[in-house]
Amino acid sequence: MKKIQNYINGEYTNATSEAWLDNYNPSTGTVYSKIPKSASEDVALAYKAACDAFPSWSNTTLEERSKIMLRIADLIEANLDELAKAESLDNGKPLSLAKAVDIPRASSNFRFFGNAITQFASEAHESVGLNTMNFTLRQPIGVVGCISPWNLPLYLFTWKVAPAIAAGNCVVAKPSEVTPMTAYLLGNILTEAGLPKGVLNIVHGTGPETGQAIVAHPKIKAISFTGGTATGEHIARAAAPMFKKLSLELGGKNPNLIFADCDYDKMLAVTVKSSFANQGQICLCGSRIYVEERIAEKFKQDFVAKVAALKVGNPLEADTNLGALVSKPHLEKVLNYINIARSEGGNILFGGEQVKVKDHEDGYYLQPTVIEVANNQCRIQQEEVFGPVVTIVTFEDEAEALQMANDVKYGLSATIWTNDLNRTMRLSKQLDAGIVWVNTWLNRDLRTPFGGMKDSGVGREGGFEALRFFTEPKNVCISYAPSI
Ligand code: TXE
Repeated sequence: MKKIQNYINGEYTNATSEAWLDNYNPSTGTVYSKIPKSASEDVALAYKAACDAFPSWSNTTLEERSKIMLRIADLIEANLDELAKAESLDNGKPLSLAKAVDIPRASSNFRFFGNAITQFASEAHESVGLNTMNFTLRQPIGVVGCISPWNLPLYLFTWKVAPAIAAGNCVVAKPSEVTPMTAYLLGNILTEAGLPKGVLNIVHGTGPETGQAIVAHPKIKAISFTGGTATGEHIARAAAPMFKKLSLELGGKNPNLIFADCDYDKMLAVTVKSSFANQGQICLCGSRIYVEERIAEKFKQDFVAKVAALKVGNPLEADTNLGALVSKPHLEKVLNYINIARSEGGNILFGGEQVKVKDHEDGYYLQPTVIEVANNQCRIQQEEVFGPVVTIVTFEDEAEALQMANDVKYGLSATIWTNDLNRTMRLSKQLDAGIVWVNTWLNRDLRTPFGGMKDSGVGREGGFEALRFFTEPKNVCISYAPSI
């Protein structure tokens, strides 16, 4: 059986303990590879390699760093087919999605930050009349930790490690133990691209063991994490006494506000995607639909008809719209939420049941599920499900829509469908969300800030925000004699 290995100091190695975890193919429900069960001694080895590499890497010219990162981007692109297939098998997502989105974006992450670092500048402040000049050095932090989740495995892993190394840091990184395969395959690409040994070290294992060891390591001074809100809270508690810099991208329960004056057909097509792309396992999915009463009946009918036409099936088949959920425990969690919704009086307009896919009977498949809900306070409206489940609630006017949209603990993203410019501005300013999309969804320019408010996280990634996170600003103040 295939054995995934750690990538430390440019070499593939087993965990020191030689212990292994099972890795499942969610589309068949079978174990298909083994993952090293790394512990604190493996994190210590990765830290040492990173620490040794830091003096040289942080002094490597921007041009050279950029060149290596662009080579990594090219190699990801050149290996698109292999990586996309690996991602699909590991995660359960449709191969078509991995090919169109996940792997191209992983390549773009390296290309974007490889270019961005050459344009990254710092400020200078002349204190006129005081004869002092201030300038800000933006120095790499040293060794940083990156911990990523399973929903967009290589996409989010590279979203963190690319800015970290672009800024001159060395990295100890851990992909999710649920989807470790593409981060493992990246090791070969890093070597081929000529990334110096120790700059990026990839350690596999569970969150509570390997992830915790990264967070607890006293010399790893910054942690960039994407994952569940409860894990983020745990990491924040562990990191706070050591004053670590933290970037936390956590859960969402994003509202999708549909007004009667919107471009209906475009809204309908995009709302199907924003509800069910990647089996609803994207922190940005619009899991709470609020629709204006005037068009609610028509919308429900049209939406359910479109959802009913989606094909749940083998992720490798070209016409599959929804593949498998990522794991058995996750499938059970989502099914449990559907039952909670039922018991709370939710009206299932479509779905709600597991799907048996031919020749893949043990895979973790679930129908896309649409639930009409009367009460904004019930659990299905308030808690992150992170699966192919969307709720519909109607509203009378803008004020009511805004009130319900903001009435959750999360604040990651929001979508507004309207052709009223004044409403667009009013709502954009008042919605509790780090990202607002108007008449679109998941449209990303990598220069823009990305992150959430409230329990959706702390800090922003993307563009220069990420480079600022991964650098320490140091002000230098020089006093000079104005005359000789
Ligand atoms: O994520 P975890 P889980 C949400 C979603 C999902 C829930 C739980 O609602 O159902 O979170 O998912 C590592 N110290 N999101 O349990 O555990 C872990 O190994 C350090 C939203 O799978 O947060 C993995 O690498 N690290 C999210 C990463 O954290 C720890 C995407 C994320 O796993 C750790 C995924 C610890 N103590 C889930 N415990 C999004 N915002 O996109 C775990 N990890």
